[in-house]
Amino acid sequence: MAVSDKALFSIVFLFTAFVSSISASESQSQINVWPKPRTFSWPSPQASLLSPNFSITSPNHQHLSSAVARYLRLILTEHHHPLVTPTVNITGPPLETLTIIVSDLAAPLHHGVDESYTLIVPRGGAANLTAATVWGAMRGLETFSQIVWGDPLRVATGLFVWDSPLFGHRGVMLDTSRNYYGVEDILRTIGAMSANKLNVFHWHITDSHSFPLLLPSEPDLAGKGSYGPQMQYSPEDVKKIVEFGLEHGVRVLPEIDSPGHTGSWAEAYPEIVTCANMFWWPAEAEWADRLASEPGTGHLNPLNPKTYQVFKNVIHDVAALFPEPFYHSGADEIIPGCWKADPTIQTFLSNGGTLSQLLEIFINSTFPYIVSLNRTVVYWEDVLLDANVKVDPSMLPPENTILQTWNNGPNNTKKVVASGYRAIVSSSDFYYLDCGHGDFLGNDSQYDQKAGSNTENGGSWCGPFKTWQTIYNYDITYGLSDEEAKLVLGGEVALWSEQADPTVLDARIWPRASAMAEALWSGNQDKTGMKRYADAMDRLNEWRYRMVARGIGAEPIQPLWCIRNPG
Ligand code: CP6
Repeated sequence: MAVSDKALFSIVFLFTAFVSSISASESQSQINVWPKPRTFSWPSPQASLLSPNFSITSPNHQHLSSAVARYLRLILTEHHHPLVTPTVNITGPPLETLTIIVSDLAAPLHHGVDESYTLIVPRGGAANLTAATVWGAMRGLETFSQIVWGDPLRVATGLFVWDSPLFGHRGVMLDTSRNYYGVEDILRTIGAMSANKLNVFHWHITDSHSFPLLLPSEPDLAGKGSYGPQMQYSPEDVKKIVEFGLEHGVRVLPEIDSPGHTGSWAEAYPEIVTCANMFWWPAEAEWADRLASEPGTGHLNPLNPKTYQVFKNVIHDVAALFPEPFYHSGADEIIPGCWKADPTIQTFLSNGGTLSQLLEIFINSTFPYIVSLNRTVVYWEDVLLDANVKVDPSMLPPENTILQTWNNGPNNTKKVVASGYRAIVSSSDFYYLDCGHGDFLGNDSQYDQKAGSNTENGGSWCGPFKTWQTIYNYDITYGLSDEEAKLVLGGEVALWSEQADPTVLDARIWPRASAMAEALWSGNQDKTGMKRYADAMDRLNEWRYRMVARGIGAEPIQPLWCIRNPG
């Protein structure tokens, strides 16, 4: 279709969308796209058959072309059967082509890249997908794949979608240290993320329990600190994961947690880690000393020059392996008793030094190096907000620093952005996925009496299981001014793996991460400002079946009975 026709076509559609939003706002619910697009108009639901020769044409681009091939295969083979079949007339000739137009082929997959797209499927004729970047085109391809269904294949026609995310950072964090996940598990997770229009895989690669990342400059860290040769990620594995991310529009953001959570480093370098061989916290240890099922969490010793030699080799290699401009350096959960277990630190403290000064020494000796590698450094909020051990904010310039919040619901996000920092929100009361249904509920005294230490219990203290509704309803900019809200880059759900491994991976993440995906893409409210989770229930249930059909073991949120007995 000529450009002028297309423009006219868009205007007509925008107009009918406007009219239908007054008269028949329900009509669009007959076809489910998850996450719900910002603007989706299908004013009089109709469909065409999808031609058996259906093809997608796109500009030539290393990653987009691979996405196009993948989506074409998916679209032609999926034959999704909606739980509630759209009642539509099949009209017009079969749809033969989808043409993709991208204005800027060079835009890299970085935070804030334009992910908007416009999808127009006219009644009869050819469909068009227009996007500013290849990453927006990938989002549009996903939407297109979800408006095709049935056998023979049908495609919704007379449809106009304009779409763009509310938040640029929409992530899933996976901890691969407490338990190991194979490369295939990670790839499957990244694939599922892109189906949900999530765009950041935050890879919490190392922690106290194991160091699975094989680094050329420091091979002993994984050689001795991993669970074994079969439980390591080689440089080739990482390249495969990063490349797979690019083909799916998903950034791979590495985290090497430090200076805390480094017990596993002690297998190779016992001299740079404090308290790593303390396998049991004494009974009188403070509650805060028993975190994450890990007596012996291990902390890098900021006073040992060898610490920085190893650290810099690690960062150098990680920066070479991961092109992502954000680098996550952890800095969560400094446990006073762990540093205090070391004699050199005891001397430092008895000469008037403080634990916060120790952390400042560590940050001052590492942060500038990470920045020199052209990275923006992400830390957990603790580095500035911890009650006992924190650094002076002047050491962390907001231009180069992002803080990931996890405590105190919206309050800590407010503190972070009010101080001028950008925030990534992972409030544990809403976005932590790690609790199984049988977890201890987190009453301290009851815990102490019945379960003994964290280690005996074998699990982390993690509070109640978060339902998809809890996640869907959370407003990550709650209580912020408009100016403050601009500093919230987005959010991440987090899967800590003390009690998770590949056997439960898919069901722990999906479809709950889908709930966040929609809230951060197009919001959790309807046009009148009402929370729309009642409407989301049936759509999420439907989307969950579609994910299962695509090979993702998402857990059920409804019995089948509800489909046969709607409302
Ligand atoms: N490991 C690391 C963890 C946790 C954090 N960091 C954690 C803390 C509390 C809960 C769940 C997980 N297991 N490295 C906190 C950022 Cl409830």
